[in-house]
Amino acid sequence: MLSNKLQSELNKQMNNEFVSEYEYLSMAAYFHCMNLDGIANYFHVQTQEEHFHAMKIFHFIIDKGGKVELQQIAKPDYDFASPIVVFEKALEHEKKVTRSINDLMDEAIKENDHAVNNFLRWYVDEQVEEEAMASKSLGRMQLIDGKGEGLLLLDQEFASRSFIAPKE
Ligand code: OFO
Repeated sequence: MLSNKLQSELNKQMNNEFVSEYEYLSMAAYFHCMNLDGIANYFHVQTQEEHFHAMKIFHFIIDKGGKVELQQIAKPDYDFASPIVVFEKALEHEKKVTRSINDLMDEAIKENDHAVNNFLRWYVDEQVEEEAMASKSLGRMQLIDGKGEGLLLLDQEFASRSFIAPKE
């Protein structure tokens, strides 16, 4: 059984992942409006990843005999100042998610809950990748100053990104 505290924190983390999905969807829309469908695709793939992250927690709570409690999702940003700002926000967001995973892991360790601890290790590793990807993409966007032909090249490159469901 999950403690009340861990159940509530896992539900919060599931919500964080759905929030991520929604925020990235809004970023995808921003790039579609700029006719940069390749960069929009980058964010669509990100939304699929976040949905996967959320549903993995959903099923874990159920498997542990806990109660899934869906929460509200706030309206995401949509009026971004520039393409660079979008990627800055994406990196900022991933750093925030990493902090919340770490807090959740601290609680699992404190409660000596090995199952939750083990489950969360996947997320600890995943966040290293998520931050690296966000940071690299931001760096490349900054290199081209978020405009011009460089932006079109990045658009072409990001068009080929696809979602590969991670191993459970
Ligand atoms: Fe779920 O990793 Fe991004 O937010």
